[in-house]
Amino acid sequence: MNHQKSSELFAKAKQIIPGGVNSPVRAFKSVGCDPIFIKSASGSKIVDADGNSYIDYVGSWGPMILGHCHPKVVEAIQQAAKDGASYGAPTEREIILADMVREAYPNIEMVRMVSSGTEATMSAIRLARGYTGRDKILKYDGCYHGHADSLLVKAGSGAATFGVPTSPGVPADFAKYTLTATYNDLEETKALVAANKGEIACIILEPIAGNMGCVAPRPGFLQGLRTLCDAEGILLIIDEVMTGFRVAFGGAQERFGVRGDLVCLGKIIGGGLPVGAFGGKREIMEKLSPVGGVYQAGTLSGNPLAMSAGIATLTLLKEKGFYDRIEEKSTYLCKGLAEEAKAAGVPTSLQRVGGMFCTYFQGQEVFNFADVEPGTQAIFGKFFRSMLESGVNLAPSQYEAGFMSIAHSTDDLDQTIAAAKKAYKTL
Ligand code: HOZ
Repeated sequence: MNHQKSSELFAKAKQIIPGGVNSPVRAFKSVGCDPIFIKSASGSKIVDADGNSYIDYVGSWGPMILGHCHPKVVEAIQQAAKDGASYGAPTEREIILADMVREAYPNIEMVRMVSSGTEATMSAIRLARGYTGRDKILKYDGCYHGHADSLLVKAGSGAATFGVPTSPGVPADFAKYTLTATYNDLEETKALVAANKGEIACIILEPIAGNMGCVAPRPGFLQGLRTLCDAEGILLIIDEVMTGFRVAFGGAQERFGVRGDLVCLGKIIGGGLPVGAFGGKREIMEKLSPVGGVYQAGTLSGNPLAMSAGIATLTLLKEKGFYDRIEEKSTYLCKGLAEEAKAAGVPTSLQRVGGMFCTYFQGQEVFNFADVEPGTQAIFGKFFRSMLESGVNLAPSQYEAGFMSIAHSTDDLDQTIAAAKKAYKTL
């Protein structure tokens, strides 16, 4: 494949944008090649600046569950743009989307729209602190909740990919309020809570960890956290930015039957436009300004284009059987990938929940961040490069999940499995 134009653009971009990218992982640094620059996308495919087409499992890191450029979503955005791109004033569209969110998540009695997942988690944490009057928070090693100071401690995603899980620039004095625990280890969390009794405002987690690959919660883990939080007056914040409307219409909370006090959303609810949201019990949400004193604001919050894209997307997700079809496609793909790996004698752990999945290049299943064997990044890099050359676009890091869309055809999935068969031979 010829990547000349992408390489030229990358060289240019590096002169004016740090690392040539506006979000670190997309620089492809950990997979040992230059990034492809994207020109267009449609359905399950993206096309790069050189005209190469790829079956896409990044899906803008999760939002594109309908595939790229779904006509109904495009039409909704076009119509909204004609009405005005932004007003900085309330609109009916915000109420419609808020209602749709509330319908899917019964524990969300009130919701506030923001412009990114980072804003959602950072605001939810401020609210939890304001509501409980406590300063400490507890998060999990390898979970990523955006790039706010208190959350860039032992973080996943790019922070893990580049080996800097705790970012410079986060004051130690600030980080000391962030306690970290091992994902899926309820007993360790209980011990930490006991050691900090009465001081923890919230426990925040990804109900399925998608920023250290794809790690499902062990049976009883989420339920145990719910019970613990109730007993200790701690708010449980379920970060469904990635899993919301992804693993079920009602997200991981519907799938696992555990409800958070506060919920963070993003990605799919914006249909590909910049959006985030956080919501929860009325009693907590009404501590937010202007009803209460906890301040949170945003010029582009509830942006009409983003709201319209979100409404169009969620409307389509309600179609009967939508999530069954996503599940079938994902099962088919992961089964095929696992079988080919076995046939090639490559040890892998294929991990999947609903339409999100990842391949770890090790025989042992991953339950937490420390389970990922050192050295697998390099093997993943080789696999990634071979897949890209065969026309398959995966997330460029071992620590990221892949995303299925409804637009992926059986032919796409078969081509992906065939590409993997070829790639395994290079490892
Ligand atoms: N934090 C995102 C992955 N979990 C990466 C976003 C991006 O590079 O666009």
